[in-house]
Amino acid sequence: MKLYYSPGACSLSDHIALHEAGLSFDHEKVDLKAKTTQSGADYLSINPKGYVPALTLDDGETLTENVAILDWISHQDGALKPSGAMGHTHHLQTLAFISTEIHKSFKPFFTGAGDEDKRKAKDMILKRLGYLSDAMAGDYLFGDQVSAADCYLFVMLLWSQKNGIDVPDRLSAYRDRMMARPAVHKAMAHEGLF
Ligand SMILES: N[C@@H](CCC(=O)N[C@@H](CS)C(=O)NCC(=O)O)C(=O)O
Repeated sequence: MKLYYSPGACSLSDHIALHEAGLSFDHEKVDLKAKTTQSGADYLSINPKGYVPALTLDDGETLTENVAILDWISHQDGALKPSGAMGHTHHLQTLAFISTEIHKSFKPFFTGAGDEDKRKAKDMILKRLGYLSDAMAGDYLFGDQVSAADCYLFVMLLWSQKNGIDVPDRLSAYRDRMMARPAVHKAMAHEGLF
């Protein structure tokens, strides 16, 4: 299995989740501008969508879309999603919220948009992060066990920090708690983020 990633991008969430799940995997950095991988392969031949993450499974299938990849990882280790009959659905609901309502709201920060667009995006991001903060069931989103959705939320909090978006204290404490996890440390160190 191989994860295609770009340092600090949303693929960091998959990188962390793979370690949290205790899976063994390879990783290869992608140059998102050139659309080539570190070993010189044409990334578009691996993921024609041209973005990260992509996860090539042992049977050769390549998964794309962060929600699907994190969902797949959470199924490899049942502990990475909430338990119970509705656990999978609640996890998917949160992954979709982070992807479509938070991740995508960062666009103005990555596209060199003007201050007004960034201000509007910041307000929206804070509102949506606030919702997750209020809904948090314990130390992590669903209680005392980390989930794949936590790995995604953590990356959103790193992006917030990088872009000067001051999150509520509860979320900065949560970010520090995530940061202390060995899986997070391992993935961030590998991506050269320290
Ligand atoms: N819909 C995709 C979007 C992934 C995405 O936004 N990837 C960014 C990094 S966080 C990227 O690779 N951007 C470069 C590009 O689109 O060329 C998903 O959810 O996986």
